[in-house]
Amino acid sequence: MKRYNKELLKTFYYKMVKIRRFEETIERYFFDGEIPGFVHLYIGEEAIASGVCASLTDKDYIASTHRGHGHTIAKGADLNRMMAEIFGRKTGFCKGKGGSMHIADFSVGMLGANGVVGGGFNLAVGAALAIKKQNRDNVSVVFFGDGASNRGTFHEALNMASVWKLPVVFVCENNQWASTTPYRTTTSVEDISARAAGYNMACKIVDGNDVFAVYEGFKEAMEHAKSGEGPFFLEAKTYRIKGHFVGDPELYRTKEEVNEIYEENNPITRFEDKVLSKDLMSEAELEEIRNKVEKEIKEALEFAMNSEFPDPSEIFDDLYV
Ligand SMILES: Cc1ncc(C[n+]2csc(CCOP(=O)(O)OP(=O)(O)O)c2C)c(N)n1
Repeated sequence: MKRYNKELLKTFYYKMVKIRRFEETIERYFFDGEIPGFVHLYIGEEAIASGVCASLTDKDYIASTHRGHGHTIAKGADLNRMMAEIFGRKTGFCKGKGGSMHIADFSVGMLGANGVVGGGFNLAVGAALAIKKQNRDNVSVVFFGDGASNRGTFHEALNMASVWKLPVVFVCENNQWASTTPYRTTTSVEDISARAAGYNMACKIVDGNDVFAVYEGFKEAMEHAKSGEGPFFLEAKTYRIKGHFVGDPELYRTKEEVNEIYEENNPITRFEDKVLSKDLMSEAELEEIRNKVEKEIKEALEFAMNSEFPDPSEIFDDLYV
């Protein structure tokens, strides 16, 4: 295995555990009836956002999905304002009026979660066009699911990005499900990255449950995209451990199937096993990070719970009509 510096290892673990604990907390409070709206969890897919965003700065852009908490945390958005938004409070990123699927933080290059499946492609391509026109050494990234790769916006974005050789990386999170549908029943190819060939685009498949593989794959993708050679398609193979949304009865698959896959593919235990067995990190170092995350989650919860709801008179403020 390649040598990684300790700070990077700590960042991988910190981001993955922070996403996991955030999502577990949201799930719990959703079932307690404290959270309005609809919530989709990123549990089990933490290695993708964490492995990708480890190479990005605030001047690089990401466009996210309806399952966007992990991307937003990995890109460095403020946890308190995220929690407050999901709890529908005034101190949230959208003043409590957007909720889980509309969190954006332009100050860290996070262009937004998106309730429209396939809505992020053209935002990321537009941001990449701006980077190119301004001669900046940055990259734009769009995360999307296997299901979104069947939308027209996907094909339009890949074509345009390739024709104009834009610095954009398409990160497909192939978690094998689109709502209740296994992707192979609706998708013409086994590997979604095979579609990159139709747009003359470089591509790679990585194990999306291995943060090291995602990190290495994305570095190659980013260097390619920044060098002027055109966009890159990175497919991260993973699995959706939780239901499509919190509260999904999951009548379309068995618990046994999910548990079996999770046992082998939990990206966090896989990371722990690797760093401990190779003496790259100690149990004490891992624990210190877990404790730091617990503290931050607790603070964010307190911040959200102690914040006010928006006043009904503000309902039409901030709307573009
Ligand atoms: C344009 C559009 N069509 C349908 C939906 C309803 N919908 C929400 S999530 C989803 C499945 C998306 O699957 P995928 O892109 O694989 O992402 P995943 O949920 O697996 O992360 C669908 C069909 C929507 N939000 N937007």
